[in-house]
Amino acid sequence: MSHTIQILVGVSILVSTVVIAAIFWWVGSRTQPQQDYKSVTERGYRLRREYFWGLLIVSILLFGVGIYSFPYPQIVESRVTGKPFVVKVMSSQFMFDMSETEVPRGWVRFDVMANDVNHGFGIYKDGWLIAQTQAMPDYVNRLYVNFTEPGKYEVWCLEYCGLAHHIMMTEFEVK
Ligand SMILES: [Cu+2]
Repeated sequence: MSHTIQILVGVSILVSTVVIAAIFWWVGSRTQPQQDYKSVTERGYRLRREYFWGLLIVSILLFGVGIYSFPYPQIVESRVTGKPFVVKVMSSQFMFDMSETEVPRGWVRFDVMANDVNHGFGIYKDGWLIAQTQAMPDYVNRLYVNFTEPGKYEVWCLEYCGLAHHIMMTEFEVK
């Protein structure tokens, strides 16, 4: 699986390199004798203005539509149906202590905390990251996940937290 992704990444880099080289060649091949400065700047400034306003409008529209998909707890909370199953997670160098190791399907709320330094709390299913939040001292970060697929899930620390960071993991099961 990871092999396929690496080949895909390699091919995309190769293709984009060729495309960028072609654009450079195209621009280079179209060079002309020097023109009157004013005729160039007028067109350039107009394009820049149109580009700015176009980009601004597109960004505002995308933000307005996209904000409802942002993973902020206040936004996700409004979509949660029923009472979520709550799991308390304490992170410390270099382990996770979870109040539950089996959770039901449906909405689960992880209350993620840390008692020493910053850690990451990343949930993986079959090697794919499906949700993540930070684990921070003195804060409780709520992470809502709607589990539809039963099976084993892995949790890995996603924030470098010390020498044994790379082995900081735990598992839980969705029933
Ligand atoms: Cu870590």
